[in-house]
This record gives sequence, structure tokens and C-alpha cells, in this order.
Amino acid sequence: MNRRSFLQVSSSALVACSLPRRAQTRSTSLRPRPSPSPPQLAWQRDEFALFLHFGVNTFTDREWGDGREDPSIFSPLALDARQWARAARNAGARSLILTAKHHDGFCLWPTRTTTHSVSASPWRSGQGDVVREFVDACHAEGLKAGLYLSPWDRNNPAYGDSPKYNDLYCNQLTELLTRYGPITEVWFDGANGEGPNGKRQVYDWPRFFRLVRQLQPNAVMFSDAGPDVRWCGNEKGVAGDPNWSTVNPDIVTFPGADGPGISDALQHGDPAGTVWRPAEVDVSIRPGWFYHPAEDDRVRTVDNLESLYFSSVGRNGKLLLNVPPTREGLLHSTDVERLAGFRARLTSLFQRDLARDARRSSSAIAAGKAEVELDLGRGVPVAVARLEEDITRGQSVARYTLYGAVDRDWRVLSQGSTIGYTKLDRFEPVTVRRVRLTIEGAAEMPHDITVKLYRPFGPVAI
Ligand code: FUL
Repeated sequence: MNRRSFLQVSSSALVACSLPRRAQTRSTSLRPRPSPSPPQLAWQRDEFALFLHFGVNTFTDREWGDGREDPSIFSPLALDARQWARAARNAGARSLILTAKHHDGFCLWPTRTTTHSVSASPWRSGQGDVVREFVDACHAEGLKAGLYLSPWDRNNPAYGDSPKYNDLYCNQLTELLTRYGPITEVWFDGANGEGPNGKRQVYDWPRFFRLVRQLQPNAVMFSDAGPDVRWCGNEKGVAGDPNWSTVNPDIVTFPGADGPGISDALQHGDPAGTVWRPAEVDVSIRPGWFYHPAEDDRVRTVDNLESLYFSSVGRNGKLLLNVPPTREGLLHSTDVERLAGFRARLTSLFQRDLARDARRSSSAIAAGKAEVELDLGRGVPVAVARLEEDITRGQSVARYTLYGAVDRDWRVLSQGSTIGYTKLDRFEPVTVRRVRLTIEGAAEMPHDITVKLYRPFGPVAI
């Protein structure tokens, strides 16, 4: 990048800006900054996915089974995967991820690797395949399907005999990734318990990752250590601030790794990171991951789901919201209703971008500072800003302030660190005619930045 600096604003609020070198917080320009692969980009643009925790725990009322569950307890009499997929689509999710096997080792598909599966259950007279019904339902509703396969297996006698169990785990992955058509995300949990023979299992992660890449080259792999998307570091539904999609791959080197710096690296990424590994924010709509009747009145409210969206998608993450099927094999009516309310809330909130037809009223740049002003043409009540970088070219912004004014009286609407795919800022409703975005720091030349503005929630006279 040379010292030439420019700012451009199109008729909408699309901003292309480059900062002088002094504006950069860190220079990594010797090599091109990382940017997403096509599957990573598609994954992020989907914004929101549903997670389905389902299995023997659903019937035992537990969160972690111990592997001694009798398969005969698995009997979801009204299982309807189309109901799951419809609820997901109506909620605005673009994909779903099902626990094909959780830590208890019970397989939801008829596997050749163990008898501890749906084949030994009364469900569909032992002829059923939940994974098949799930994937088919997703595809029928125009959604993508992903699978979770717990590496920790408390049922399998091979667990703890590392080479033997790694073979078996690869066989399970192979069945899942060759029988059901396109699988767009493979979700690796790092859980690693004690095997029945008292030995700790040493997972062969490089082999697992290679196998997935070979069998489903367009799938993204999730884990603490990616390789494609990373855990955000907590299960509360809150991405880090800042949240860089770039990471240093030498810090979290395998799923489940623990130690100094790991939590920070998961939450914040690294502006100088050499690989693109955006954060996925997994959180449950209920206190537990599996369905428990006692939690029927503890389902997140629409307000709460809306704030999850702000703290995940609105912080450059992807929201993976767990909605566990009941013992009947259906999503609970309360959960379905909340999902629909969540979608209605977002649709109402984001229905009209008030900056869409804004004109640039002025732009200026000083050393270390880029500014853009937008003229909305008249005073407009606003309460939410949606800032977006063109991440096809990477992520750059490290610090910014958004100002608004009716006349000359500028006031701070919001201040932040990273933007990335999306940054959502909510502020006290205020009427503004002009808006100014000041980029005060960037890891590299920021590319196109879009500023969108939305009105306060609820009826407003405009
Ligand atoms: C964790 C598991 O132990 C929980 O049961 C759940 O599956 C969550 C998504 O990941 O590591």
C-alpha cells in the first residue's frame, strides 16, 4: 500500500477507504492478509444455524450419558424431522447441526461400527435412521445439514485403545460423510475422558481433519482449533470484543487444548493472525443442551434471543442456537413459538435501512484517521447501526467511532473495536440527519465498509 489515501462513498453508505500507514495498528503487509475460503464465506453469510441435541439423554433426562443406557429407551413416537427443519427455516436459520453421536456413544444412524445405535431400539422397529431423516428434511426445506460426532465415547470398549478407536472413529466419520449427500459442517467437540481400560484416548486430529477434507471438501470443520471455524470460547452466546476472524494457529493447536492464552485466543482471535478462522457462538435456547421437561418454562424469551443475535452475529460471529427435540421427537411448541418471534423481531428491526439512499455530505482524512459523513436528507430517528466490512478481502478495522448530528451538534452514537462481517451497535434512540464514521485504527487498509441505520424498535413516526 502506498501513502495515497482516499475515501469514497457511493450513493448508499458504502465506503471504500484506505488509511495511511500511520493509521495502521500493526503492519502485516509482507504477506497478504488472510481471507475466507468460499465455504467459510458461505458459512458466515448464513449467520444463524440451529443445533439439535438429541439421543438417549433425551430419554434419561441427563446431559451426559455414561454409555450404559439401554438402546430400548430410545423411542421418539412422533419424530418428525420436517418439523425441525420447518421451524429452523421459519426462524431464518440456513442450516442445522444434529448430534449424530454424543458422549454416551449411542449412534443415531445404523452404523456398522457398533451395535449401540438406533438399530437396537424400538424406534421404527429398529429400521430407522435419524441422520437420514434429518438430512433429507433439511434438504427438502432448502437448508444445509451439519453433523456433530463426539470423539469422546463412553460406550465403546475401544475408547482408550488409541489406534483402534481412531480407526473406529474414522469409520464412523466415513459412514456419515459418504451416505447422506452434502454435509456442510462437521462439529468436533474436544471432550476427552478416561477410556474403560483406564487409558486416555489420544485422538489423531490431523487424520480426522484430512478425512473430512477428502470426503466433503466443501464442509467447514468446527473445533477449538478449527481448522475452518473456531469455538468462541464460551457457551453464553457472547462473542469476544474485539473479535478477529484471523488467528495465530500456534496457540490453540488441537480441540480441547487448555492452558494460558487459550481462552483469549478463542474469544478475540488475533489481528496479526496468519489464518482465517472465524468464531462460532454456540448456545442453548434452554439451560441444558438436551431436552428436559423441567426446563419447559425456562426457554429464552424473544428479547433474550434478540440480544444473542447482537452479541454473536453482531460481533462478527455466527450464531449456533441449540433447540433440543423432545421425547416425542419434536421441537417443543414453546421453543418453536420463540423462534418464530425471534425472526419476526429481526425482520421488523431490519426491515428498512435508513442509510440506503444517503448522500455523502463530506469526507476527510487526517493522519491516522479516516472519516466519512453521510447525509440522510432529513432528520431520522435511529437506534441501531449495522457496520460491515467486505470480508472477501479480509478484516481490518480495529477501532472506530460513529457520530450523529441533526445540525452541527455532533454526538457519539457508538464506539467499537472490530467490525468484520457485521458489527451491530444499539444506542439511545436519537434523531439524526448526518452520520459520521471515524475509523481510528486498522490492521490493514480497510476495504469497503457499509453503514446501515435502523429505527428504534416499535412504532415510530418517521
Ligand atoms: C460440550 C458438550 O460436553 C456438551 O454436552 C454439548 O454437546 C456442547 C455443545 O459441547 O463440549
